[in-house]
Amino acid sequence: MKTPQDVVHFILDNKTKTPHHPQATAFAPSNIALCKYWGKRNTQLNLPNNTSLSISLGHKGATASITPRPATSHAIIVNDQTMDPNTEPAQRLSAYLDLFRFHQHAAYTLTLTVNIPFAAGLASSACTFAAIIKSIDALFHWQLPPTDLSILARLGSGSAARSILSGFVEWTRGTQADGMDSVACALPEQWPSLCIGLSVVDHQPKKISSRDGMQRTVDTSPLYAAWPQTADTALTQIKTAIQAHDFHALGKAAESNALAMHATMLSAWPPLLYSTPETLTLMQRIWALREAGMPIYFTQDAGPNLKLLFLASAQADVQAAFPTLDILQPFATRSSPHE
Ligand code: 2P0
Repeated sequence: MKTPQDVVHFILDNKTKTPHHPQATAFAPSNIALCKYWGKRNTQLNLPNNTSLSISLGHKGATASITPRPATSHAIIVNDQTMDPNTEPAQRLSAYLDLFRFHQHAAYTLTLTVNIPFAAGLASSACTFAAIIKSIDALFHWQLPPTDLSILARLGSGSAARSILSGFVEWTRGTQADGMDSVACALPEQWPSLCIGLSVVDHQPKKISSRDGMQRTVDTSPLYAAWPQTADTALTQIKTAIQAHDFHALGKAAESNALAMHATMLSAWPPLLYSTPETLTLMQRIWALREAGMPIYFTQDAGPNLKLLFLASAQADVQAAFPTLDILQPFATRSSPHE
């Protein structure tokens, strides 16, 4: 069992292939990794080289509505605009929907509403594929467990495995060739006072996708060999910090892990630099504020925007320092998914 189709057939073996409803809708949150996923052991199944750990972003994410359509091709509408089927994102979404086409003339109309900037390093593909598989699960009334949903979401995008769940989520690397042990699970810990500030310095889509960037890093970076062990060490530190509610230990381990990932990317060839001058200016401001006593850390994904980490007790000071910051409390905002 090695292809995405094989995985789908295995998981849905005894499940109905007839829709239970005329339409279904589901929401999935975006997620920010505190311990990053960077590099794959299997590119077809999006199996990672390291275990990662994220925090889901409450009401920031994607809502997917899915309707069966008696046609040969899918129709995909994102934020009220019909996607050109010849574009790469449309083809990727179509190929994913094809995995769940059980009859020759059964295509889908997929309507997506995403309330975060696309492709700006805010994990839009993660919440998109997670919302799609949750909506398909609802359409057929399969009621799959979250572990199976995380496996199916991963076939669309690796980090989508983590967007199936809320709160702190660990996506295990696994060792099996078919990836059936590479699943996401929520940690039991809550941390209501933990805040994330989204600092958007750039709304532009990135020039190199995460998918291409991580493969280039694996193939060419002389530092990549050290990455899986670096990530495993960070994972242990972050889990320990979460259990102890030790904010400084969490912030240090998460910031250091993000910087290690970016150092590894920078040493790829051609070099991969997702930061802009604004990103570096913001990093230096955060380091200066921390030096001056403000308890604040950051993490950065495959884009120029930073995500700030702080506690509610520092929120007023952080907001004063960064007036345009979009502040989320991931453990306190689950009640309003469509905002
Ligand atoms: C993460 N990122 O852990 C890391 C950190 C970006 C930087 O997961 O090829 O879009 O679809 O599996 O999931 C982004 O990579 O890549 C990502 P694919 P994905 O959040």
